[in-house]
Amino acid sequence: AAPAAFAAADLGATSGRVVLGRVGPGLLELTETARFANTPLRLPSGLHWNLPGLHQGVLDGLAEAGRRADLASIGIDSWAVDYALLDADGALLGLPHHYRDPRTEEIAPRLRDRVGADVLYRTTGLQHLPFNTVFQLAAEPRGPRWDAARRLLLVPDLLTHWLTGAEAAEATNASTTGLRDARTGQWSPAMLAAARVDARLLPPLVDPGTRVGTLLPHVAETTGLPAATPVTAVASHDTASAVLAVPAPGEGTVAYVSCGTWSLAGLELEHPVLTEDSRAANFTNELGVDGTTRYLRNIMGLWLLSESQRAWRARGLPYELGPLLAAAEAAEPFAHVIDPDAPEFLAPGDMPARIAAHCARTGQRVPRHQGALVRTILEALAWAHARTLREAVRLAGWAAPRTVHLVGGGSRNALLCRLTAAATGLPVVAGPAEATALGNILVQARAHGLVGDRDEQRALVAATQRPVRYEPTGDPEAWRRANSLVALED
Ligand code: LFR
Repeated sequence: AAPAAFAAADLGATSGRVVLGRVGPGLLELTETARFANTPLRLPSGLHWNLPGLHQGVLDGLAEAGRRADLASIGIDSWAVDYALLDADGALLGLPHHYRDPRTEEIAPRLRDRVGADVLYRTTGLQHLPFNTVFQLAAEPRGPRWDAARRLLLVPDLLTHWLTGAEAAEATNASTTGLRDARTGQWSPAMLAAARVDARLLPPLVDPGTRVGTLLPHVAETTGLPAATPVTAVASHDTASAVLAVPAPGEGTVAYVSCGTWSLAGLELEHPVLTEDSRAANFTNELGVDGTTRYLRNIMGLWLLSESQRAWRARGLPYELGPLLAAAEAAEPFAHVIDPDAPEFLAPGDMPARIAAHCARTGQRVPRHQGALVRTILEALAWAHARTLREAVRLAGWAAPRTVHLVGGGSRNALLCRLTAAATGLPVVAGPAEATALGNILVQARAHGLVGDRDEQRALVAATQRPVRYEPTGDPEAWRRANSLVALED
């Protein structure tokens, strides 16, 4: 088939981008047409996403993509879990909450205990995270706003709706809500009842690759794109897109860390693991393309670093990544040990102070300079990557992987890649950094017959992108020793 052009809008927790992807035989090439900050908004009602602003950024990027190429289709992906409510006229009922808003703190464990952690896990296959959609919905105040709600759309589905008018729930993202039955692949009446949600709020589920609509006349007019431009449901959960673009053709069970605001570390499996051990270890079974399972655990990720940078910047301290990483490189190894997944790190705030308090509380010295603090974060993430992958392999009953694929923005962080190789004792194949946007484009290209199955998609990534390989160095035992020094409160 002749090469074609696709646009991907990919929204991350700190920035959004639109890329133009050109795909053909041996061709997979991205050009960014827009990049915009995603700054959460603190309002009296809590922490929110500025979705109209993000929609504007998407429109600008699509317009630019359309000036450069004839688009065969458009696809949207974003972080998971969060949703908007619409009224009977399709109007937005308030800005969607941010998953870091603390309003679910009490209701999440209460609902889990009431329904039964085992029942929840057997039904949905999901790890317990306080912000799973099911808990956010249980926390929604029942009042006029709730009474007016006629539709619930997850973030990428809402942006797709604003482009096309169509209403659909893309399945990979729906699998993160805690409302989808992992066994039937349908919305779960039992989970909807548990969260007191009327099933009519939810649109029908669609699989990645489904053409959901074409542009509304006013969208065509604002962007200058033809109204007939199709919009495709991609693997709209960003992590599903990122894992699709791991350059691992023919590797069998793929071990990955999708590393950005979060580190999502785990395996791609053909079937979910729903054992009691797996539940107790809080591993999740999210849906991937072709019905695959993303068997993984969320690790707090580079959020710890970006929040530290934000705090330093506010105080007029150095906050640029380059010098901070150089200082971390020079800092003493294993000087401090933190549990990156401690609950106090979830909400926005003064991260350096919280990390210092965490060290003090666990009977350690407090990091005394920025380099020491950054090194502490990166070592904690590398060790969490190693420990999580090891556990995933054990719980899923697989042989140890031969390499770890580290994709996403974090793959540009050479120190983190090296530390991850050292902690796992495995080679780290780092990149592509834009795995999510690539996965988005690949689903569209497959739907248009330009590339074949998953293996072919990954072969195309491997042939066109240039991952960097980090060999393990040092003694992995040193990591075990350092990390057994303090008792982490898991
Ligand atoms: C990563 C991600 C994770 C999800 C978290 C919250 O961007 O999508 O997979 O657990 O954000 O939605």
